[in-house]
Amino acid sequence: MSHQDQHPAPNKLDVVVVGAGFAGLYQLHRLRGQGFDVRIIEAGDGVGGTWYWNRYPGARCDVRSVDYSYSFSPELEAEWEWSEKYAAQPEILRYLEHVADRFDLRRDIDLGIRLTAATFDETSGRWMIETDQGGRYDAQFLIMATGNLSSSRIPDIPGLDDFHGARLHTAQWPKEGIDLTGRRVGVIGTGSSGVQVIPELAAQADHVTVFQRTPAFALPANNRPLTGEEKRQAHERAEWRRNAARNSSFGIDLPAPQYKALEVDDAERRATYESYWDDGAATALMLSYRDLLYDREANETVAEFLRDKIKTIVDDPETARALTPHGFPFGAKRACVGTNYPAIYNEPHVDLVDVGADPIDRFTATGLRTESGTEHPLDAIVFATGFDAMTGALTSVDIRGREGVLLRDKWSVGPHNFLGVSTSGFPNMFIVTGPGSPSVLSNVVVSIEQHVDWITRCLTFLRDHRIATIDASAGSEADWVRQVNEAAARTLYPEGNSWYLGANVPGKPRVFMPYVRGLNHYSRICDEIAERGYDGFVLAPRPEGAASTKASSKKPA
Ligand code: NA7
Repeated sequence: MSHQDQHPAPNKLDVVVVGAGFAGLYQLHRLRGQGFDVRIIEAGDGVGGTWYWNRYPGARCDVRSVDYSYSFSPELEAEWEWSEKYAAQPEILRYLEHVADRFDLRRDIDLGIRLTAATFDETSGRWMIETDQGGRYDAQFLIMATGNLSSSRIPDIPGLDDFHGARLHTAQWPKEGIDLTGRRVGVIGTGSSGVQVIPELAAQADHVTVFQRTPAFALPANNRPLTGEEKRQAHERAEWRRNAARNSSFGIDLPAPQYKALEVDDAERRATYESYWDDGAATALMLSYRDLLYDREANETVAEFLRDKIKTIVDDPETARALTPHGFPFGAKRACVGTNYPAIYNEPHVDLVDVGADPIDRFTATGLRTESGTEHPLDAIVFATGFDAMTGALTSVDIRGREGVLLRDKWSVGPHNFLGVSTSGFPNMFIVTGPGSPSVLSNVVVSIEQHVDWITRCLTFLRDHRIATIDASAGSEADWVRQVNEAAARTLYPEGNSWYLGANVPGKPRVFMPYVRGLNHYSRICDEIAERGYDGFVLAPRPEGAASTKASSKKPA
């Protein structure tokens, strides 16, 4: 083998997009439409991102299917029909596969390739991208469409290697599935994934032991097939609904709350909460009164309503007490939406272990032991323990910006960013729905479309104006971080030990990461910045006589 064979020339492109989920697929489609040479690299063996990986039984979106889908193509909208109110993972994955085929995206996607390093080269103004398969890419722009909940976490519990049983994580569920019939299954974690998977595991397993550290606020999904009339309306009203979603704070067409919770009487409040409970609509419940996310006393009214529900559902008072969330406001940790939860604890073969009171000590060969010395025999353990959210996918690879600075080091004090789409010192790199943007506090598909459209407009502007590099200025970044923090501090969000805050990862800086002032407000800021010629960014022109990149010479097809 020649030296050249060992180091084949990098694939030279205008743009490399990392990730083939909702964000990456749409980004490829948009940039291709503008004549850029783009490739996606994707670690999975298929497209779908979150919906490729999270195949655990019961995995389902908690945003209505007709809203949790792309709006950019009326044709796509017209031809796709959702079967249920909340779509399950296989249906969402089929949808994304359909999108990849329908827009002929697959020919520009490299599957089964994981990004390992990306280095900005100051001289060329380009990114050198390395992968675990040895292939390299050389691109003017790097777009991280890596998702907010993609870097899954298994907590560091002593003795895990001693455990002889099967180990599973909800976000790395085997493609071929796993039959847990007749087995004793342990589940660690009662967030959204735990709440969804526990009843499904209980339907198969001989025994289920749930290890709960913090009880979650959970609503019943009351999922059901969409009626013919609902499907017809979804199509007929699509354009109106999509516009309303784009102009809303959460990316969902919801009525704006008129009153504060404490301004109405108990009966009226209760009726409101009951209607959202019956509808399984956690976000709508959180937004039902103007002050629920701002005033602790107002929030207590909805928190107490949800706590009472547990008492009516769970037979054993001790279990009901252990399942009751306290000490943090409703909404400060993401509310869960499930089916048959917490009713599943009425089944004799489902046990709850309160590891908040009796913490996990270690795994043994045959199960899990808590600090009181109690042994829980298990044949399999399911980690529903979540993610290194919002930053994990970005800090777990070696991304080096100007002067060789590692993003991981820059962000060791918190994810400093400008608009959640860029970070100073990492020119020509964009993050789709990154920390500092509304992202996870919105219907993320709407946020993705907003970011992708903005990035596409920006790259087109740079090409048309012969700009070689764009970088957030240090001043605009500092100002944005201040705004994001101040906005969060006015709400109750920081009062929960949530993944929004990085609180679930030991040692992670505690910074409230999403932008809380709403998608509509945020989009206006982004648009104004673009209209002012990317105010807050430093733009460097291409030196005269420098070779044109493909991006700079091509025009839309
Ligand atoms: P989450 O919401 O982060 O939930 C993880 C759960 O795992 C949560 O109950 C944690 O308890 C628990 N956990 C994590 N580490 C431990 C240890 N060491 N011991 C015991 N329990 C632990 O992740 P999900 O996958 O459920 O959902 C993530 C998002 O995906 C969700 O919000 C939706 O947006 C979709 P804790 O609360 O930290 O005490």
